[in-house]
Amino acid sequence: MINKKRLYNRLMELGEIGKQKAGGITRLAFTPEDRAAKNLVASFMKEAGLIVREDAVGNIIGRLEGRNPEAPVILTGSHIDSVYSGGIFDGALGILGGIEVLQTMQEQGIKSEYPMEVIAFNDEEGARFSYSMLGSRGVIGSLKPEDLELKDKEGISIAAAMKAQDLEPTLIRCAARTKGSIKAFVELHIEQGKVLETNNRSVGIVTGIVNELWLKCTFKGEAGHAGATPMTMRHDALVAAAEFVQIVEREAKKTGTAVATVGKMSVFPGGINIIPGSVEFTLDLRDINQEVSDRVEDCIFQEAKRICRERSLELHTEVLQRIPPAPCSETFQGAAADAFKHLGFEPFYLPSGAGHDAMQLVNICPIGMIFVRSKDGISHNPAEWSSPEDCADGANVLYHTLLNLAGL
Ligand code: HGY
Ligand code: MN
Ligand code: MN
Repeated sequence: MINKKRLYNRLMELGEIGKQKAGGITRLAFTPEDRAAKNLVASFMKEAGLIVREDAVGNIIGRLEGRNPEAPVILTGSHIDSVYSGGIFDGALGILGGIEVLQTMQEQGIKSEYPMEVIAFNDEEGARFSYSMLGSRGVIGSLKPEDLELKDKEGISIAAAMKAQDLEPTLIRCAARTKGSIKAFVELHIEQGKVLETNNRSVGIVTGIVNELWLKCTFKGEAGHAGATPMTMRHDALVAAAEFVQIVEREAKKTGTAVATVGKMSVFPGGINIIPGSVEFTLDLRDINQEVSDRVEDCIFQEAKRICRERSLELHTEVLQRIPPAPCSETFQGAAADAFKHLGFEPFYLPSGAGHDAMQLVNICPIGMIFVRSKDGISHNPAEWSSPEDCADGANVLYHTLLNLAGL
């Protein structure tokens, strides 16, 4: 069994980095808080007796050699960054649970045929640059130099932010792993929803991860005088956006499974006595079934065309990312189910509504995810919380799942 106290103490210690006065943590990619968190995680990896390195895109990796150093790696881990005012378990549990598993293997004198690695992925959330899973895209080799030109709200590019952490943007390809070099990637993560709690379960086996479509949209109308312009002569971009947001909610709700969120919106020029000339906003659309997501997307943008016709406006749309759904492998699900039974848990299966680095890794290796119960299903919120017992259940399931995958 893993060391429950050590795991939870490390979670609490890591959770201090990036703490905000108003509550929660903000630990954005390539910031001093991000670097401090990476240094702490590297120290835990060293305590666990792992060989520690930072790759070319800023992921921190701890490695436990196996009997055959040429064998493909069994990889676990999650992301080190957070959203603005986020919780301390999102990402952290997967990294620290992975370190705990490898440290326990060391302490039990268990040696696998396969090298085992735990990774702290860089910038999964995409909170700073609105482009997510930077570290895991680097590991699968899909990161392109032009991606690094994306800028944050201060106008700092990803490339410049990398350089500030002594990372060389032109070397990102060095982080890429080849297909076949990883036997499986298994991520321990909080559920961030209420399914486990509603079913009175501490842990669950993830069957697959929803798709993730992120768009930046701009309604372009005409700024005008709020007093002198009759209501019938306006091209008000904010009213158009408001009508569109209602349609987004209506069409997602209709499916019963899709979820859609307009999370950011800016109004220009943004004066109390100026009719909004343009409105820029983001759309996050997801479903476990790609066809359903595509249908919602088609429908809402048909409606957007009608809005533009009726109000003489334009709509410009930029795709920030379009990631397909990711299935968890049958081999993983079987190994996890055996781990559940070994621990006296009845296997419980659920999909992931949240996106994860595993969605990238699925392009080069089989993936799996193990969920831990989130109190009240809350996440991306300072109130995000999982109990020491549930975190230990998750890490123990991860431990036995990885041993099963390693044939031990
Ligand atoms: O957006 C997500 O689903 C994840 O938390 N990055
Ligand atoms: Mn998150
Ligand atoms: Mn996460």
